[in-house]
Amino acid sequence: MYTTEMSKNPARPAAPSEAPELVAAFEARVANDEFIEPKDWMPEAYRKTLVRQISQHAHSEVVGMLPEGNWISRAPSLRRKAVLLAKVQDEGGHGLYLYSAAETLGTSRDQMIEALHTGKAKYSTIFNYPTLTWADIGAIGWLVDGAAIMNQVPLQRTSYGPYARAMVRVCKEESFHQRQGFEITMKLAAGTPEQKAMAQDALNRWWWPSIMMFGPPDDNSPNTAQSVRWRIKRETNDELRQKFVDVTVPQAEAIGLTVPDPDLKWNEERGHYDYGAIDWDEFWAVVKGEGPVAKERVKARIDAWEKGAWVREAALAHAAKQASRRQKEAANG
Ligand code: FAQ
Repeated sequence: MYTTEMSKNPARPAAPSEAPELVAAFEARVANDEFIEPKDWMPEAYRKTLVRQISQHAHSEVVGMLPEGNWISRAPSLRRKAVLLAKVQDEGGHGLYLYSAAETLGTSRDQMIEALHTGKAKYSTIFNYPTLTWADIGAIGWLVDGAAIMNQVPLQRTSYGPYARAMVRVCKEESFHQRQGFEITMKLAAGTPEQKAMAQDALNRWWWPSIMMFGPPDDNSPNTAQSVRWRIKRETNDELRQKFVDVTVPQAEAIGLTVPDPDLKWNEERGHYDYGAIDWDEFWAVVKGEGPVAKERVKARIDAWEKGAWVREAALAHAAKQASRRQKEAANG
């Protein structure tokens, strides 16, 4: 259902043998910063890595609608409600561009959704944490979208054309999301003592999960070296994490909030902030689905898929009716 022509026919011609001259030509194009396009020859391992990363990215966008969607009905004003509604809708759109980009690699939407629902595919750990107060909506926009932009700006130059082009629009929208989150947090931080405490509490809970979003440290990241060589990833997990910390700490200071890391310190020599040890045991536990609301998130996606079956069926029936009408009209001259 809802597949591209290519993905309807997963039996692509047998993978061409990876002749050294094909591999060399592919690598030369990548080194020359040319985009690889869907019909171009590519090594199977490159295709597989892209499907993995792009589909997981798509799942993150769609699962990422849930923590904020939970607050649409409780936003504190009509303006906040309208903005949040638009933001959550944008995330759904990002998921759709990304699923489409992954489909150009020969995988179907159904296969990707099935992988999400059966736990075979991952989505970002960050969405397995609950949104307890309105201040969490500020923290998500400011920190989570902030981290997402830091990761996605370099992906506009990723070597696979459809992924890079999807990222251009995604980044524009994410930067609006980041600002709306920062604005919510800034207003709360300048509000009553209770409001400021809410903002601080949200920062305390979202800081560490946000810096975990960039993935494991480089020396424990099995995919980074090859992905950087193929220019799928343009920067490593630790490089992006450092950039995020460097940009975000002064923002927290500017609005009078404290980053919950006693080891955080500007390092004059490095020209960067040093930060404390990340709890990687927590990260891997959340990756494995042990996050506080992981089961709830996957269940919500499965329920939405099942309850939406009639919409997909109706859309297909409508498309079939239109096609048969067009055929009849063509036959009648
Ligand atoms: N969560 O070898 P690496 C957003 C897995 S979008 C879960 O370093 P890689 C928008 C990783 O998959 C957020 N799993 O892997 C929004 C791998 O397992 P696998 C999503 C993680 O791929 C905002 C294993 O650990 N963004 O937030 C995570 O080279 C607000 C080893 O790791 C993207 O997906 C994690 N955090 O680097 C929406 C960006 N980190 O697959 C709503 C594109 C790592 O081998 C509201 N993706 N793992 O079984 C990437 O840049 C990369 O895939 C990384 C991971 C950096 C996420």
